[in-house]
Amino acid sequence: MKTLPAPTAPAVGTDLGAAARAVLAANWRGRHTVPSARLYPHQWSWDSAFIAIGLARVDQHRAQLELATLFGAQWRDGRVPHIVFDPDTPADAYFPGPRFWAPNSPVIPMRPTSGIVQPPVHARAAWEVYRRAADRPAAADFLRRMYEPLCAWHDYLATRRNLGGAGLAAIVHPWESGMDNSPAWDDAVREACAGGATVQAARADLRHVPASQRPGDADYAAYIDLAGRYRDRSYSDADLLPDHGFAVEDPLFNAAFAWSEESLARIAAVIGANSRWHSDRALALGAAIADRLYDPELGMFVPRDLRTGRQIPVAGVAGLAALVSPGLPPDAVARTCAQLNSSRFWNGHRDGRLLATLDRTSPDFDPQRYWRGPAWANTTWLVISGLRRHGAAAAAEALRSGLLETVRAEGFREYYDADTGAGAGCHDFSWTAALVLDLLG
Ligand code: 9WN
Repeated sequence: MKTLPAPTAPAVGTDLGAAARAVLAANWRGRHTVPSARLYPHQWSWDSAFIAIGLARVDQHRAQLELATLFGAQWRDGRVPHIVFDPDTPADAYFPGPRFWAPNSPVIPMRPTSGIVQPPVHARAAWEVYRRAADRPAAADFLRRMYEPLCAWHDYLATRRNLGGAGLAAIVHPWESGMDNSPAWDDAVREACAGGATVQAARADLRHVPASQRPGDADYAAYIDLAGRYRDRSYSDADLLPDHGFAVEDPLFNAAFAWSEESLARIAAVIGANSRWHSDRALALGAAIADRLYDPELGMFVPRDLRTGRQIPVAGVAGLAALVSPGLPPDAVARTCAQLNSSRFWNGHRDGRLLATLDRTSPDFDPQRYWRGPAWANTTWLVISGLRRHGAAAAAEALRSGLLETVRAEGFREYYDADTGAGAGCHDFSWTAALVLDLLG
């Protein structure tokens, strides 16, 4: 049995870049990086994309390997699983582990994985790796190797996950949003919640992080119920509606998809493939996001529940992250950018630059609880990227300096109390370190 390493990263001190590199070195497992040594001791899909974006600044080879390892576990249908389990890590180190996702396999296969997905930031990450590369020929080779797997991944999303019929990719589990206990999922989660007591006994996360900073037992009961139902239909997406308990078009997920599709167009141009096809699909995705996920009353993007056919009117950071998408109409962009100056997303802390996950005026806002309020590095980084895309340089810079100041004071935490900036969740969290490296430039 492998002994898990203790966190070895030094205190942040003055050299933030060196401290960030040390976190990523401590979490490196030879071919991939774990998000956190104890809380998340395997490889996660969108984490690896963000990690590659940071590594691209300091170690091209590791950045390439991070993405190649993840895509080494890609399924034949094109899906990229949200967790690739490390066979050397004890089975009870994370719940739900490999036996939950593949209960019928007599032995755990060499590359055990989960069967759900996470936001498709990967093609953008591959493009960043190329863009920053010191060794351009090696990076172009890397793009040539990644191109077909990335196309297969996007084709899976555009076809099998096109549950709403408008070209957007549906997510079929709250974990697929990457923002597990967002209040936007509360109605579906309430319906799916089965038996909390059994789940509580199995939860490994509460050994590492205070319960007040994690999803509740009822949320976990719903996660297990929904994942079990999807697993029991062999992870098939055919005819999922109307019976599956969760089917949503999410703005962050689809904007990441559109942004990555645009990156595939650039990748195709570098390797001599047809880029037009990708740029057309990127723009079509942007148009569908505007058509189906823009809420003119709130003045920003929101998820759409495919079971009810209605938008879910929750103002969350996922609706701001939609700004990374190409092809959005200028008025929707302008109103979404303006949200940054509203009481929903602006407070007094450190000049108001800490970006909460949820509308601060919502009764569900909880500054410490996971995806119901705290500030996260990845959502902040996505919104910064979206603001830069639309020329809102000053707003982007305010978020960038606010996040960097917070990390300098608190370390590379998983998230930060949205009111006080106090670090929360686990320590030495990989994507916080990686995205700090990117933001330091
Ligand atoms: C379930 C690894 C992952 C992130 C997610 C975050 C959290 C897992 C969990 O950790 O989810 O996938 O066990 O809570 O919500 O975004 O990818 O860092």
